[in-house]
Amino acid sequence: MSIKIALAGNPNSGKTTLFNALTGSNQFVGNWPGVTVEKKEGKLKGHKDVIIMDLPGIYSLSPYTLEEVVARNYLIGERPDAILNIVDGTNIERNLYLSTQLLELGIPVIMAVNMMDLVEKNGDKIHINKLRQKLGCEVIEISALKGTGIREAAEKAVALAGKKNAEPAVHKFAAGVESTLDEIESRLDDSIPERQKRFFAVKLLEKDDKIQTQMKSVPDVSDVISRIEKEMDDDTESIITNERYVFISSIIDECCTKNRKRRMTTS
Ligand code: BGO
Repeated sequence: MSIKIALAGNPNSGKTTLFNALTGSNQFVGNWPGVTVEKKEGKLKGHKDVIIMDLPGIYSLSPYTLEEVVARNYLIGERPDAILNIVDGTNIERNLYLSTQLLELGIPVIMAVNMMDLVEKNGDKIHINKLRQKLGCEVIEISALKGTGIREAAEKAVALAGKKNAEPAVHKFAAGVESTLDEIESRLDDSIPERQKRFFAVKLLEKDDKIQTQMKSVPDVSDVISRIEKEMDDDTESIITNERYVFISSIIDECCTKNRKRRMTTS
């Protein structure tokens, strides 16, 4: 049986460059079923049993664009063995928004921080070990353009794929949000595997209607939603978005150092 690794990232993060470098001419191009969104897959060079599935470039796993729906239906429905999340290191704050969602899927994730040639040229620093700790996943620095680190990233993804199940997400939201998620999770039945419960609980809390098509039975959580919206005086979609940004800014504070000279000249 072949191993499937999904390549996920924002548009312009270097996904195409990395995909081409990893697969060479071993590519098959088509469309995702029923939509005119390009589907590309290829065999990882040197591994005839490893398929790299190139997902559409997306900023989020929300249901607002066709690309987002295609990507998340694949991740939930097909469950690749691992996700290789490519992140633009020069734009890490924005890129991490998607990463925080990928880490909730219960699929092993390896993060490849790309454009490291530019990060270094700019004199900026990304503290990879700290990033690893904060995210609870493997992180590798790469330059897809120059080809540095990409072999290591691919080999790590293959090794992680063998593990099948991801460690639970390390990051926790604010206590009130966590207890609400626990309550929603307890209402999900056994048709949803334990490791995917957090993802579905977050989506139900966000009132994401499209997720219901991916579920065999959908619990009523309207009472929980009204309660937290009242308590926090905000709608649940904004509450979750805000929680993600709080987490991301703590990552940026602890893991990234901007070149002071450049910061002074550009601000
Ligand atoms: C152009 N380092 C550097 N410096 N650039 C990179 C790296 C890297 O590690 N990885 C990718 N790029 P895509 P998506 C371009 O096309 O793979 C560059 O959307 C240009 N084109 O070369 O397309 C890559 O698939 C003219 O840049 O990303 C590409 O995720 C001038 O990042 C861009 C300058 O990569 C996006 C750049 C006509």
